[in-house]
Amino acid sequence: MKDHVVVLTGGVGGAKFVLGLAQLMAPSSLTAIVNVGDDFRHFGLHVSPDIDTLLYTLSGKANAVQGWGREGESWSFMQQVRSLGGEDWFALGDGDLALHVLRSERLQRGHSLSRITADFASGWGIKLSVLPASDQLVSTVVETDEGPLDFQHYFVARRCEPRVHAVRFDGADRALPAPGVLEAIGNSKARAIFIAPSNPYLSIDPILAVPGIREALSSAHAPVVAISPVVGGKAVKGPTAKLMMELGLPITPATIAAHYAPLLDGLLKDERDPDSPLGVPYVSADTLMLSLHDRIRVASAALDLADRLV
Ligand code: FO1
Repeated sequence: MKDHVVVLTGGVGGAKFVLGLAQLMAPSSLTAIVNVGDDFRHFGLHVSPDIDTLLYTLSGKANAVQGWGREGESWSFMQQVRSLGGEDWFALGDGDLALHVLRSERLQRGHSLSRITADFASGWGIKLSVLPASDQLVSTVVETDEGPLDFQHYFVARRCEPRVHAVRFDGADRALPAPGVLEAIGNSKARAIFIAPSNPYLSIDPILAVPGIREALSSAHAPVVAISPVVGGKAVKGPTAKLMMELGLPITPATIAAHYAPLLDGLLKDERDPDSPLGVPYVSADTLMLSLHDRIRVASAALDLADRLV
């Protein structure tokens, strides 16, 4: 039985979808390839937000309301940073700091991000594979009407307000897929390769920008299925819809299908959105993920679609 599933994921929406899949599958048959374009150096520490969001989500530590960071976090570090006049626009919780300190210390010793991430995952009892898209730096930069902004300054400091006309990924041309990434995508026994309902422009494109990954997806044996992040003409969270407007794109599943077009074998769209010709086989479902049950429903619908495409 082909049972291995690969998910390209970033951000909160992607983590929810992976959690849904993780309830339906043996963890040993699930590989998450995670965006590193949000990664960010702050106070000399290497912060990997999309990796950390997924680790928190899969280990039951995530702050579900906030979307990022930990449940029950304390903030004495940030209070003291403020008391000393340090930058406080990017909030680093006391528990969250442990990841950044240990990750930074090991990176400085020459350990790879993928090895560090694998150790963190197993340390928290996470059995599925959590792979950074690359062990090299790929930095998402949004070109705005106020000039170029790195992702965290755009997303957090400026709360996504500046108008975006382009997104680029500095370092992508020199980056390599992390160990295991191409093997997972090219796995002939794979059942499905999912593009999670993440922000296509800010969370998935930085993964596709890593040389070799797009090509691997094009020649993959397994069906490639995207889950549309659009729900009822809006994006559930984050700047996806605003970005689509600023890029002059309609906020519809057709835009998502066109964005990934040559790679896609199927699309799971929300039932609230139009069935306009998508140019790819699709299924409609309720893809709004508020509860764990919702996450399982969406993951199950995605698996069914992939199985039917084989
Ligand atoms: N998002 C915010 O909106 N405000 C923050 O202060 C903030 C701090 C932060 C610290 C660590 C971390 O891993 C993520 C953090 N995020 C914060 C979320 C971050 O901007 C992510 O890039 C988004 O979740 C999008 O993926």
